[in-house]
Amino acid sequence: MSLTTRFKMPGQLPSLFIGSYPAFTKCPESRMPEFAFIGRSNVGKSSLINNLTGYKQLAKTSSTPGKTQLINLFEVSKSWILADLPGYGFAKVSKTSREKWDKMTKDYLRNRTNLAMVMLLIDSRIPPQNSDIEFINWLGENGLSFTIAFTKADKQSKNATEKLIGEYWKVLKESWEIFPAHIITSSVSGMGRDELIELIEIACSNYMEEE
Ligand SMILES: Nc1nc2c(ncn2[C@@H]2O[C@H](COP(=O)(O)OP(=O)(O)OP(=O)(O)O)[C@@H](O)[C@H]2O)c(=O)[nH]1
Ligand SMILES: [Mg+2]
Repeated sequence: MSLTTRFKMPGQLPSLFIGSYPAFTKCPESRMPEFAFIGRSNVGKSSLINNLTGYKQLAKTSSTPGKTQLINLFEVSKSWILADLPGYGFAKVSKTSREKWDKMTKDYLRNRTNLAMVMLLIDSRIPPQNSDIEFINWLGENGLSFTIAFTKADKQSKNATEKLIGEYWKVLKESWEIFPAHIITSSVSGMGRDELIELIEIACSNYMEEE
């Protein structure tokens, strides 16, 4: 049995802001396992980081898409790092900004040596989007370990979320043998938090073993 199923996780995991960086080459090197939060603009990346760590505004949230522009790093429990990345797929953003995003995040994901896992966030209320499907396939092609977090589950019924997951599967089974690992989350109700912490802890011990 893992630690998280035996102990109730404290409400707050001691966390600190490391800094914001415009490119992976500027990020400070670290040997702590790192978890990158990525997904379409406004999907709830910064909110999920706050819910996970138990802080109100560790990562800045906003109802205006495109709030996070840089790679923001946070150290948690002196043991692992969370990276809050800018969102993709925001229609009002220019082609140049989109290309910049693409290069910055993909360079980061391909080259960050302490990256332990990618958390790909998908809004549980929005039908499958090409940008998400393409990104999932890109992660697969690049052999990156990832988990899908379906977000904002508080906004609809469990059945509606399951239906959306089924719609994703219909598309993904063209390129995937099994549905990628996924969890259902809400930063409002805290749904999925324990599961997310457990996933992170397992990924941390795998990372330490490989080091
Ligand atoms: N009801 C509900 N609202 C949420 C949830 N998560 C985020 N939100 C809201 O969605 C909006 C966007 O949240 P952010 O966490 O800033 O989203 P983001 O993915 O970091 O956005 P960018 O940095 O712009 O890419 C905010 O208004 C949040 O309050 C959730 O689980 N439930
Ligand atoms: Mg954000």
